[in-house]
Amino acid sequence: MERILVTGASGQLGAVLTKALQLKFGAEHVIASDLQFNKSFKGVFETLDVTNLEALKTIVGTYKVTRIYHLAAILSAKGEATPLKTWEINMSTFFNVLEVSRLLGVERVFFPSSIAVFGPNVSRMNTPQSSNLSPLTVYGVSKVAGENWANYYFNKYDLDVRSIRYPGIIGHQSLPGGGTTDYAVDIYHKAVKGEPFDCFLKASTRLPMIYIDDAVRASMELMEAPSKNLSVRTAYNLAGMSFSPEEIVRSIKKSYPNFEVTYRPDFRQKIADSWPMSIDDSKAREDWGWKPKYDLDTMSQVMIDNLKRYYNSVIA
Ligand code: AKB
Repeated sequence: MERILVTGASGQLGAVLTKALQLKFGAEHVIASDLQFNKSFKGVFETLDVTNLEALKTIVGTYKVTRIYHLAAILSAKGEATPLKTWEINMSTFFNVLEVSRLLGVERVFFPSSIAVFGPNVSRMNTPQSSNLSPLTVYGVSKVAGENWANYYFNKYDLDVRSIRYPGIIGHQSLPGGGTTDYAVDIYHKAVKGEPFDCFLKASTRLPMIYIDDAVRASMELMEAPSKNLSVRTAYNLAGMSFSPEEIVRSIKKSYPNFEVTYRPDFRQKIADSWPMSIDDSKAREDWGWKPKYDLDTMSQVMIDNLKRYYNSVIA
């Protein structure tokens, strides 16, 4: 039976992925870890700073971990405030995961890459899997390097590392922190609370996005796929949907016709303008059968229903 370690388990994706892994493999087979314990968490939890190689080694050895989902990272917008620290943290944690996995025989490693690997010199519509990768953010630079190191460990040490270039992830369960795509989560909270929203991107800025259930399912499906089917050992392009702020506002207005939005682009506009508008994920579809389930309107309905329930329970 698998024993699965999740780093960054209290983060936006980590919290939801950990629950899905607990459901599939049994709560006792999933070890959630993060810098701090989240009081509402149920299951096996280890406080872990992944920059600490020895601490990671101890946990992997003690639990005889067979798979690692390494989600701990600093994202695109936050990373720009401290570029060298972002590089240091994103890379040292990944090196620690790669080395411990190689030395202690972890069977599979999942490493999240991102649409942030792309830069302004790619075709921004339906961006191909094999594109020139010249990112503008240090987060993107660390993801490009991470993809290449994943490929290196696979070829040199036969370490089974798998990766996805996530679009912006949207979910109701937890808040993202420090990304350029975060507006698309915050906007639902404001709409449901009946408050106006101030958007930090221009109304027409189209970006690839994905609903969190699709993102979690993609990560788990990639990790279950037979190794022989995988032709990409850097990271797979993955698409869910693509939309701009004005399109998400139109979708939200179907439920909240009086929702008010103003646009005040800040430094994140330049980052968003350097990213694709849509993604060609045909390799993921061919190699491991990827198919998203949610489009903008189905996602809006689920987000609004769940956030309504959440805010009603907070008030009650
Ligand atoms: C970000 O905006 O930094 C992330 C990402 C696209 O990787 N959501």
